[in-house]
Amino acid sequence: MAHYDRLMELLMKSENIVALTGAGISTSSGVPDFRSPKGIYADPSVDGERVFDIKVFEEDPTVFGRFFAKLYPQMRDGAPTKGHIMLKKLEDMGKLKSIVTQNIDGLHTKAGSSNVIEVHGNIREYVCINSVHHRIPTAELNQDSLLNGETIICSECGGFMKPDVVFFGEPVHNYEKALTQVQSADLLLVMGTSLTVYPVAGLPGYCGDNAKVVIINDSPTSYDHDAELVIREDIDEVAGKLGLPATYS
Ligand code: CNA
Repeated sequence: MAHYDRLMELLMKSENIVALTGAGISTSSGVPDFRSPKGIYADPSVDGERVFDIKVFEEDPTVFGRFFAKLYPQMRDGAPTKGHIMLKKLEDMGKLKSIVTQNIDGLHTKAGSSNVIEVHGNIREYVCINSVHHRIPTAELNQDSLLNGETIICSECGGFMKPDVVFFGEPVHNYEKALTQVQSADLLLVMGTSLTVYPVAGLPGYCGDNAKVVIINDSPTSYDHDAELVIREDIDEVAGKLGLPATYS
């Protein structure tokens, strides 16, 4: 259990923790990740690269619509996991300053975390491919249409609409803000990401000289060799075993 003691020691010593999270922090809520054995890429009926390709979407939005019909209710109805709650507690303790997340499911916000930088966007709104100003809250759309994989048409210009998430071929959101947070951190807590999708995968490399990087992920990541501590375990188990000061409820 030495690594739990070390993790707790690092958390307690640090005053400017930034979390960098990925799909693995949400899997226990029922939302699959990309690259685990049970992830989206393992489903032979899904061409993971194509469904999130902006060019494919522009040519045939039904490819994404059919795929998202299954993922959408999992994300919409998912509850925050122990991992999300652990980060909210660290924020309440004044230790965690922000979360940079690749996730689009909105679960950090559902958990109550306040400074969440969603670099790949989120599913809370749909946006038109013709104009970023043509947008509508996802909750206001016909839910049956979404669950049936129907294409959402913009009421302002007739263009195709998609959730406000970053597809392959599109620029990430708020990258500069995310980079500034990472550079200012004294501890970067990387959780549930394979660190394969750039530019986010490169962020740990921008930590300051005295900053520590901790990785909690159940399989190897591209930054393990340079991290101060690697805990290759289930995030919920780590969050559960860790516990946090008893003054927290
Ligand atoms: P990924 O490449 O699928 O990596 C996830 C990592 O988490 C893998 O290394 C897994 O081994 C690990 N993992 C899975 N479950 C657990 C667990 N319970 N405990 C510990 N480790 C676990 O996903 P990344 O986030 O690295 O890739 C970035 C993509 C995934 C972004 O573009 C996201 O938008 C996209 N994505 C997001 C969601 C979501 O919002 N929940 C779901 C699926 C994909």
